[in-house]
Amino acid sequence: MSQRAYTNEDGTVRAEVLAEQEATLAASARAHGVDEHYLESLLATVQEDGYVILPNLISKETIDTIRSEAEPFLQYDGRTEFEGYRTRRIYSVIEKTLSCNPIIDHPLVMALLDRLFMANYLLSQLQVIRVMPGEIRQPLHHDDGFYPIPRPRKPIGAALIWALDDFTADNGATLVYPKSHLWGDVPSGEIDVDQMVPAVMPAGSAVFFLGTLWHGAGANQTQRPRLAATTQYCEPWARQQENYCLAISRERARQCSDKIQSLLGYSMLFPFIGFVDGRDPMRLLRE
Ligand SMILES: O=C(O)CCC(=O)C(=O)O
Repeated sequence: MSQRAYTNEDGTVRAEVLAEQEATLAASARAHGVDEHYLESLLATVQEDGYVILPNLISKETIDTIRSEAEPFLQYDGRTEFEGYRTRRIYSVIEKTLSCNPIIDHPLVMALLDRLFMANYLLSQLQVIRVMPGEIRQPLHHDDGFYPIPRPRKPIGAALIWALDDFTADNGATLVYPKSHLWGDVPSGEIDVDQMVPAVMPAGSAVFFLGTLWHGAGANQTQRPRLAATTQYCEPWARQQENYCLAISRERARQCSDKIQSLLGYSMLFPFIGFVDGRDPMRLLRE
């Protein structure tokens, strides 16, 4: 659509265009079975605060399956301060277990991401994270900080931390800094940690936040480990943190839903990003 057709003479967006956009967005919410007004209220909170807590998204059965299938891989402490010397992480999760798949393409998450990013956005990271007793607070960061583009700016991605144990103020609940997604470039040493808020929530819930929001895992001052999973997504023109087309075998990718295949990278930002032999890479899984 040309600029002229898009706007009125005075530069405001034409009413028909706005109506068309609204209809498309409502259709996206409906396609995921999500109440449109609920979705709007979540998005308003995310735009305002940079994050929102999504209560009770997954069942106890799903949590139990993740916990038992993740267990054999949660053997090693982190190698860096960022990973956490008393934190255990699983990378390349899909290659090891499909138990986290229900959180990757959860309908509410897809509905939120549909509104924030371009079509065929990607999964950038999936990890299971166990913060062990005695772990100190993780260095603060924002998840799209490794893209060298100055702030303030639109987020290049968004993330969820899924509580697989109850998250409490003293067991390592993720700390978030409300409204920090609006900041310009700030050295992490200048951040006032006392202003951070623990994402306290029952197991099965998740905190959803923009890639520009400052956060980090809290210290675990209890005697029990804190289990979580994180799903992180990025724009379809940005490089994923995990190189999924190498990390996950095609055989394994074929066992995932169409949506997860697309999120892994078997998809394109039309017309020129992500193609294989000039065509949609999804063909590789269908051959
Ligand atoms: O485990 C958490 O609560 C946060 C983890 C995190 O932000 C990360 O590792 O990037």
